[in-house]
Amino acid sequence: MEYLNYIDGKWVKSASKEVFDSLNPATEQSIGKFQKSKREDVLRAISAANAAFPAWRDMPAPKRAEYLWKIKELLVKDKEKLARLEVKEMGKIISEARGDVQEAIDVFEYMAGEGRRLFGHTAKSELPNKFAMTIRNPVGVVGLITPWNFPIAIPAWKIAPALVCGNTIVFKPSSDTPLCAIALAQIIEKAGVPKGVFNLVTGSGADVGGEIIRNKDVLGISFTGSKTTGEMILKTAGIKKVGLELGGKNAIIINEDANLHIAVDGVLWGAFGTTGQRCTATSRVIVHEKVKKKFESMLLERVKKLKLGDGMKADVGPLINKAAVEKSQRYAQIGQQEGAKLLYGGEAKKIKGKGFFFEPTIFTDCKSSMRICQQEIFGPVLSIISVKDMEEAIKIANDVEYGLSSAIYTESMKAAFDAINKIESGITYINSSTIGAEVHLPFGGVKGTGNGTREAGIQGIEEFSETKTVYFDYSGRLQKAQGID
Ligand code: UN1
Repeated sequence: MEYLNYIDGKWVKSASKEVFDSLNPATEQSIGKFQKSKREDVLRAISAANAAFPAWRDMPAPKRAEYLWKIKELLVKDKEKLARLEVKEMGKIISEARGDVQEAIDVFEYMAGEGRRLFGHTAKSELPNKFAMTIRNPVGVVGLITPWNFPIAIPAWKIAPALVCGNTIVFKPSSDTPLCAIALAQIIEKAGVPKGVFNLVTGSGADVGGEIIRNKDVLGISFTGSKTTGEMILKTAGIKKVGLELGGKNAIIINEDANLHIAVDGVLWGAFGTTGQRCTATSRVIVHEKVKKKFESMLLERVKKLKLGDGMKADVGPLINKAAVEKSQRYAQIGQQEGAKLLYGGEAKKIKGKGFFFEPTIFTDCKSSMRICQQEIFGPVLSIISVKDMEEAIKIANDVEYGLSSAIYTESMKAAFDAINKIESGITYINSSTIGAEVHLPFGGVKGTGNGTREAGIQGIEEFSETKTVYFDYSGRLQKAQGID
């Protein structure tokens, strides 16, 4: 079946008339054909978003929020259907796919509440009979460019705050998961969001993303994806308002006093949940040397039981595509070449001759300088590094270019607070894994992970609003600030 772009409230073909396929990563079968859009299609979407902007901006925010609430209700209704679609198109296992849709439900619910807040603040003027305050205005037309690993939740993290703040949208989803994006767009359409407010254009990063980034009528960009693309966006977008959520090389620290049972649970979930394809995935374990052996044997016993296969019936699903398998394979080789010890896995797999599977893979006796401990693999490859104390652990946790998530397993309050205060990351978990952020708290990272923006939570609306400072002088004469007569 051929799927279309959604522009100005209509489902339309791209000007190029060309299409591309989206594959089920477990079976390698096509699940549909999608528009290979070009610059012309993006221009149409931007012009629709521009035309729709004034009315959407002028609509009272609580009224806009009603659309978000409606979208939330429709997501609840279609949760199972959408989750199954995610399994088919993205490959994640069904329980996690349900979680992905739930995250979208949560964020629409939370951001609908913002319709009755969108707080500014007031401050006292230094002059009499003068009032001062800030209000939030929308940015304008915003471009949303999203990855495939949370094909419904991540678009929702951006669409919900963008809409409630009064922006209009041009959305370019990943070409690996266009059908999930279309399913979300159908819900937005069904919720009655006015035409032109939300537009979806599928196609390549170069043609579709490139135009969104360059176009002078697009005033804000929100991007989740790789650091290389993020840097390119910053350079090209210039002085637009840009929000970036980039990579991670997240570590779990295990102290000598840790409860190893929950630590092993956390490592398995963080490293092999979503087949390691989360920016928040655990890709390093930094373990106290005194408990290393015990931890490794407990981990090995558990990892052997993980069943690889189609997301409807497995513990670990496929990787997103062939290139992802090749990447994990390459790092499995690099790890061995650099002298790390392969404890488990390391091989690509097929099931009934098909699928982009890769075994959960564990390296130990790693050094922080190894490429497997430095570079984002975005696959089920975990590196274990042992340390003599927590000071060294934190130093190694920080010895990477990224800073998204982190975790420590310990019973010591001092070790926990040292981790909270000293690990360079946007998120730190105590006695929990590096994944599983909740939507009412800010999400984002430091260093190479981003440019300072946070998504979700109260800070999630910063990215999609501009602060206006208002001075209201009711003195009836010219008053000059700074004491000027
Ligand atoms: C991502 O991988 O880009 O915290 C997002 C988590 C999820 C979101 C991950 N709630 O793991």
